This record gives sequence, structure tokens and C-alpha cells, in this order.
Amino acid sequence: MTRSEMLFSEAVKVIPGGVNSPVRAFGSVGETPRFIASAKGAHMTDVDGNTYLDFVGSWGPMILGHNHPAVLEAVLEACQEGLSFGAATEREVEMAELICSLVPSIEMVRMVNSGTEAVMSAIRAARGFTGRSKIVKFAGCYHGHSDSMLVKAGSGVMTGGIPDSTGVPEGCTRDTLTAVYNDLKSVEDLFAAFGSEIAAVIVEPVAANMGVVLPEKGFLEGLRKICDTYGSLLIFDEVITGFRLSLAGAQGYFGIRPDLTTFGKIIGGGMPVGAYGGRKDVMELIAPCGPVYQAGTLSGNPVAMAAGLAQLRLLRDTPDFYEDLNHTGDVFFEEMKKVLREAGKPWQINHIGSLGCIFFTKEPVSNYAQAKTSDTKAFAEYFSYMLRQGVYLAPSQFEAMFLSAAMTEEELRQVLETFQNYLKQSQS
Ligand code: KE4
Repeated sequence: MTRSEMLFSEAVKVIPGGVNSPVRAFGSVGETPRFIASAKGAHMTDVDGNTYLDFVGSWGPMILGHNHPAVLEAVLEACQEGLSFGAATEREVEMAELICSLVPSIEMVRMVNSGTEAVMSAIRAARGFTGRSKIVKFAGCYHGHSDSMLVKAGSGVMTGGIPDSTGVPEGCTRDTLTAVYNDLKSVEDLFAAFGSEIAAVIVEPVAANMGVVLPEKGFLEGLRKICDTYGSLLIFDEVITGFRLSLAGAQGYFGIRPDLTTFGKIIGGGMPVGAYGGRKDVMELIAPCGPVYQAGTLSGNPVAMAAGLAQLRLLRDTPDFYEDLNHTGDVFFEEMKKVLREAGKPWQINHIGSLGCIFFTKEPVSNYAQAKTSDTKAFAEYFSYMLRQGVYLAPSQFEAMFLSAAMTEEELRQVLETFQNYLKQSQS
């Protein structure tokens, strides 16, 4: 029995499913989750001493790789000064000023502790600002686990085949309307029926929780126009794409200005951080300056701010950081496509910058229904093969591959070779 197996057998007795977040349980890939002991740069080492090239990067935060020296140093320095005060600190001002300076649509921002909290709060702000209740989301997009967002959600919900979570009263989802990603008509139809009641549209500007699905030309622009027509707010959930695609996230990459944005992951540098922000006239409604209440004991935690500040400053100050990482991603995923074609396999690869995924389906994937045609057994076989070859992928067809700047060209070339060998021996 491996140490991971032993730990997992203990974990399931005291933690639901043995994990603190469902997708970590490796349920859909039929493997024992690898318990990680340490990580450095592009590599993680499990409790049995196996090392992996890490394509999960803690689900996005580790864009610079694990334990970047500057981030670690900033955290250790902050720890010396105290772990948490529950009081205002200078680093929170620095973080807010930095985010506002890097993302033009952000005029004010509030720190929270997770992406879920950021989304929950942004939706409350939109409802408070418009006086309306309904929210439009897209099937397959995942916006964290707050009640009203657990409708046709992606990520672990989609992986677990849980259409909509139990324990969520109908009253909490009554105002959540679901549209089809990349289908503006499905949005127009909802607005034709409920336009005057819709507070906001929330969208992942690049969907990365049903696998990676790119916005088709005109889709995001169309959402902007519809929201303007009906006086609804456009919320970009950039928990994954924020500081991933560009310093100004997907909104900077595509040139669309949302009214509110949610962040997480990268802005915490590996520590628990979320944030929401945007138009001043909306954010000024947030308590204590307005009547929309939102709070958090550890919001803006000084150690978490130190990690996030160190990471964001490195992303800002490293010349050509995004050009280089996005180019590396383009080359890698295009090479994956080439290997697939040479092997005569019909699978699909969607990618943008350092984000991408392989769908085990013959048809192009531009929405939830198409993503769901993927053969999850074939994915599981691929996942297990790659894991045994030291390549740590997200344990679900409906997640993304995240490249980090710590990966070397040689390492990525070896992964392509491993992928090629997988295809040669694969029956699927
Ligand atoms: P958290 O509450 O997990 O920090 O963020 C929720 C969230 C919100 N919005 C988007 C676009 C997200 O991708 C997420 C969380 N992402 C998943 C990975 N697909 C987190 C991994 C997990 O649930 O363990």
C-alpha cells in the first residue's frame, strides 16, 4: 500500500470523500488521489516520493510555479510582523491600488477569501445597484458554490454529474436563469422574457470549468450590448483568467469592459484570496459606505496580501511575461494538436495562452452540451497514463491545463513525447 493510499483510507473516515474539495478526490479518473508533500517551481512531489510536472498549479494560482523565491520571502517577512489583525493594513491599500492600476475597469475593489465569496458578493452588489433579482449565467460555467450559482455549474459539479446540488432550496435558484455559452440568441430570449428583472449577466470570459471553451467572435461584445440595452450589469468572472491571459485578464485580452469583475487564485499567490471590484458607483454601495452588506474576518489578511502583491508585482515587472508564457502555451497546445493528427485521433484541443485542454470527443466544443459528449473513460485512461509518467493533470475532463512560467521547453517537449507514446498504445 502506498502512503497516498494509506492516507486516503484514513482521510475518508474524517473528511467527506477524503478531500477538502471534491475534484481532488480523483473520483472520475478512478485513481487514488496523490497526497502532495511539497512543490517547487514546476514540480510537485507526493508523499511516496514521486515527482510530477504540475499542470494544475493549485488550479491556477501558481502561474510563476510553486514557491517562487520572491513570493516565499514576502510571505515569511509578513509572518514575522503578525499573521492576522482584523484591522486595516498598508498592504491592503497597496493591493487595491495595484489591481486598480492594472485593470482599467476596476475603480474600486474589495478583498475577500475565495472566488466563491467574490462572486457571491458581486452578485449581491449588482442586485443592490439595479434593484433587480434575476441573474443570467451559462451552462457549464462555474462560479463557486454559493447557492444561486449551483445551477448547471461546471467544474466539480459537472465532473460529479450532479446536475444541480441538493440542499439548495428552489427559492435560491428561482432567480438564476441559464443560457448557452456562445449563443447570444439564448441570452436575448431570456432578456426578451425577463429583461427588466435581470440584475446582471455573469460569465467566464473564457470558460475553463467545462474544459476550456473560448468565446466565439462577437459573443462577449454581444453580452456587453445586451446589458447596456436593458440596464443590467455585466460581471466577468475572472477567477481563472484574471492575470492569467494578460495583466488586465481576459477583459484586457479581448478589449471588453465589464461593470464588475471577480478575481481569485493568481491574486493570492497561493494563499486564500478573492476580490471583486469595478465601477465606483456600484462599489460605493458596499458597506460600510453603502447598504449592500459584505464582510470577512480574514479578508485582506496581511500574509495573503504579501503573497499576492509579490506575485502580481513580478507579473507586472517581468518584461514580456505574458507574451512569452502565452507563446509557450500556443506552441505547446498546437504541438499537441499535431501529435493527435499524426496519430489519427479525432480528439479536440481548445486553448488560449497558457490555458488549454483536450476533449475526448470528435466534435468541436464551444458549449456545455458539446463538452458533455466527451468520453470521460478515455480521459481517465489518458490521465492515468500521464500520471504514471510523472505528468500531473487536472483529474477531470471538465477542467483545464495550466502552464506555468517555471516549465522549461525541454520539459514540455518531453510531455509531448509522453503524449505521443500514450496515443500509440491507446485503444480509444
Ligand atoms: P473558489 O471559491 O474555489 O476560490 O473559486 C470559485 C471559482 C469561481 N469562479 C471560477 C471561474 C472558478 O474557476 C472557481 C474555482 N475553480 C475551481 C477549478 N475549476 C476550483 C477547484 C476546486 O473546486 O477545487
